[in-house]
Amino acid sequence: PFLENVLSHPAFQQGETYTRFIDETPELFHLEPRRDRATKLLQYLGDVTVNGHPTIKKPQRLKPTQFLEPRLPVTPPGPVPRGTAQILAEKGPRGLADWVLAQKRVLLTDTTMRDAHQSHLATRMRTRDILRVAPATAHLASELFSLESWGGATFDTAYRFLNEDPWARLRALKAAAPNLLQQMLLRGANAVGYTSYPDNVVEAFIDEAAEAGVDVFRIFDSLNDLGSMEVSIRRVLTTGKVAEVAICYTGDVANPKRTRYTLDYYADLARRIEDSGAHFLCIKDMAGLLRPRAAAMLVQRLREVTRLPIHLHMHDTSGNGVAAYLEAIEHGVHVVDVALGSMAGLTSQPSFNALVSALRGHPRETGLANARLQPLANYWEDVREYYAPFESGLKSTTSEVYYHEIPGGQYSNLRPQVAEMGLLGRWNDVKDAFALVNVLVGDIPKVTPSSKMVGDFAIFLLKNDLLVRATTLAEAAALTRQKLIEQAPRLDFPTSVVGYFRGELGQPPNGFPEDLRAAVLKGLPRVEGRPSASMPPLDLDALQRELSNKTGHALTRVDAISSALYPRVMSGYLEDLARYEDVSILDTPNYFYGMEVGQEIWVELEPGKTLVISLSAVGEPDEEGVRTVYFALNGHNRTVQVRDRG
Ligand code: BTN
Ligand code: 3PY
Ligand code: ZN
Repeated sequence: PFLENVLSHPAFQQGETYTRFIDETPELFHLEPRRDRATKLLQYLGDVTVNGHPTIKKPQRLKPTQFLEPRLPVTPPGPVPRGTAQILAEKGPRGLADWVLAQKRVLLTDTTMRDAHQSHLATRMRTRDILRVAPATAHLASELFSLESWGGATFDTAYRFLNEDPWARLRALKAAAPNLLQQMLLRGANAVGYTSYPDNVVEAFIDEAAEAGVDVFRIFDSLNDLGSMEVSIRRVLTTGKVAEVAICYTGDVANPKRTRYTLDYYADLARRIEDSGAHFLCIKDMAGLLRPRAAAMLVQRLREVTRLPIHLHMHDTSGNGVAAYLEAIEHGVHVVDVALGSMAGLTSQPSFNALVSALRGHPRETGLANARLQPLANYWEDVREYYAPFESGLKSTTSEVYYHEIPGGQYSNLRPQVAEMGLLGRWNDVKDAFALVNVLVGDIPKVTPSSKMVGDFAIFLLKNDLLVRATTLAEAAALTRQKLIEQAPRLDFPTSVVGYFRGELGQPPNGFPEDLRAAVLKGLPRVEGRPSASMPPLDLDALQRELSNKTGHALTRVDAISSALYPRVMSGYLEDLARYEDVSILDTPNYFYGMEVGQEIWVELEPGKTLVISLSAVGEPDEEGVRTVYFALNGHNRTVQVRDRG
């Protein structure tokens, strides 16, 4: 209900800025008085038992008792083996890069804890499920280059959908796997958000992330605008952590007809990235467009123009991921991104286990063994069952991705978004529209947030019947552009599209199509140059004080930073926290699906303090629609009142 209040609040709908939103909506911050922790937990369990989790529709709801206990790998005895985190600590970031350059084997990053669940499960993996397997991962996969475990969409979804603090996840994971580099995905001036922020917010975010446990910052800009990444790069350099700067890959360097994104384009970017002070260069292929032959060409060329270690990130939507990796490995790529088998493939990363097998006996074999990785994959296979309602529904690989270029992390969101609007019957049209919009807006790299704009624009074209068909994509785009320009005066373009044309995401590599830009903007002012340059610094200390006053709790600097990034999401999180306290201690089946009558669960509130909770009965709704839910808490009967919203 709080989220609904916020979402329907006129200030929210008009996209008010953060501070005004807080000042003018004090009603959202009248938190319930503190009640004891166990009662609040029962309230949560009662709510979710009666009404389900707010993000899961009724037909998708599962039974909390239907799951097998996940096969938790045995953590080998003895101390945690040395890993790359020790190398960074001893040699510093440049020394780490030199160490990587000197390895003959190809190194691997495991993305299971970040991109894999972002791409398969709408980013819903809970901290509890990640942490349970972290000690075993630290032992069984100690030869990894890094764990990609934070950033991207995991940050806002933790607050927004999971009642979790992402900072707590990071700290706990760092402690549980202290030998492995923790890697995050940072969207440059967009931090972990979908828009540009003031420089001081991005800088404070980086400082706190480094402090809380991020070792490798993979920095990208959705339009490959290095100018927009420079503030982030410089700041990461001051933390002593690793600055890995990404080129977002689009187009096809192996196709001579595609003249915009050529080997020369990428080589020039790579040189400038090296000059910016980066420690590593990343090829970020967010849609999985890098075909095997192109991978060979690109890696070879980049190794000629830069001394930096090269880290390749791909999605396996086409099914060609391992083939592309093998080509890249033959041509000297230093690190590649994989996900454990049960979380790999399709819109996620190529399979860790498959790649390890493919390289058995190869001069650059990985040093990791499938006998040790399989228990990790088994664990994720079991845990994945909890998240079935969030599966993307894509059943097979599709080489159509080379045509529509939808990024893996977006594909799994776009389909449900389209289904939600009742447009799933037109899914093919959505893909066509996505490809066409890319041409319309100037053929750009499509990755958060530029990909969201293209998706919004594509859906807008369909809903308003503006998509014109023709025999070629170029012709269809030209006709659609003409129609759009004619009809623009009566059209209400999506906010993200207007923002893009205003210049809020920065400057696209090939400039804006100025005729369409003028038609969309209808005289709105344009942002010239780097979007954050025109933003005054945000007073984070004042924000921290203000939030603490409003909630009556001593909030921290990281809370203030999160609030600066996502004012409304953060206030929803804090409101829920006041109502339920920390529900991240619940097992995932109970967190999402509540309890069944007769079920007994054990919940550890803190070390040594365990609650035994059983659900005795759920009463019928009274005239107000309120049900009484009957529990036993450590043997004593307790009831909570829950409004049935069904
Ligand atoms: C082989 O050794 O058989 C294949 C050549 C691989 C060379 C690797 S690539 C990573 C590392 N960095 C270098 O510059 N050389 C090695
Ligand atoms: C993100 O920004 O979250 C991405 O995964 C982009 O690929
Ligand atoms: Zn990705």
